[in-house]
Amino acid sequence: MPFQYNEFYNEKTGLTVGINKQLFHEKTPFQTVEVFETDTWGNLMTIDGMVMLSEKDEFVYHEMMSHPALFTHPNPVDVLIIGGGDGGTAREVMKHPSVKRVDMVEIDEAVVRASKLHMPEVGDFDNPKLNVLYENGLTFVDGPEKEYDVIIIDGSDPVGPAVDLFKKEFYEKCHRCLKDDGVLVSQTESPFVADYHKSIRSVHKAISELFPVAKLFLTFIPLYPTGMWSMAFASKQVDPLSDEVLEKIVEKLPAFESTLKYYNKDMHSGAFALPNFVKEIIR
Ligand code: SPD
Repeated sequence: MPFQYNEFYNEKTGLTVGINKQLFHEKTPFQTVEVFETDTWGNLMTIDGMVMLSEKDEFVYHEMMSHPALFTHPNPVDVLIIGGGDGGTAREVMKHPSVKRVDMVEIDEAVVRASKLHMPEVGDFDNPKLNVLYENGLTFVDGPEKEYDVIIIDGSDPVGPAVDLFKKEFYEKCHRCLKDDGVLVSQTESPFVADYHKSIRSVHKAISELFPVAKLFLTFIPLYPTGMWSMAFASKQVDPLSDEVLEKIVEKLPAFESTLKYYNKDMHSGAFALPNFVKEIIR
């Protein structure tokens, strides 16, 4: 029977989506993973009652989590994704011909299974460049030193164990795992939700102390709380707004631009323009 999914981000204020039926429900050792068939957004995955992606708007998040970082790095070959079990970020990363290896460290195999079963267009799981590792991303970064060109933190919201993905200790470890020209991106929630300001500030402060280039950029995702979403960006050398990056986009993007629905050269530059109230959060 049709019903409504609600995700409240402040008291009785939140997001409502019409649901035709539930397709997947599993309480795993880590979280509750669910997939619903919606009346508007295709299939929708939630974790612990928070939207992770829908089939119809996932392209915005996954393109913006990937391409600004991949185009900023001069020659991305080895990429680490922490989380991202639905496969959408890896799919975008592997569009870059220079990329040879993507290690996707997902703690919960149920997320991968649910995505393969009910969102088959999202992941590119048969791509031989992709290694799926079922491990805790927080401890995985204790290991490899200076091994990756790009790290993308496609984690969950700062609730429960994912809180640690927003702390300086974690970014210190990521910094150590990045080569000397490494680039990092991390999802940092909505600037319109006051409860998340602490997390945005914490990540921005951490990367500002660790990397010479530390920025925040914005994108618009209809099914995330308030629709406005922030992402933290850090780089050991290259500035994402430098001429060399913009020239690289002009040169290399045409090879796969027809597969993209959101990212282009103008979105790359425009995403780093911040409204005053967002600048204030990270000041
Ligand atoms: N509230 C949404 C937080 C975003 C978390 N990551 C989504 C995973 C999509 N690959």
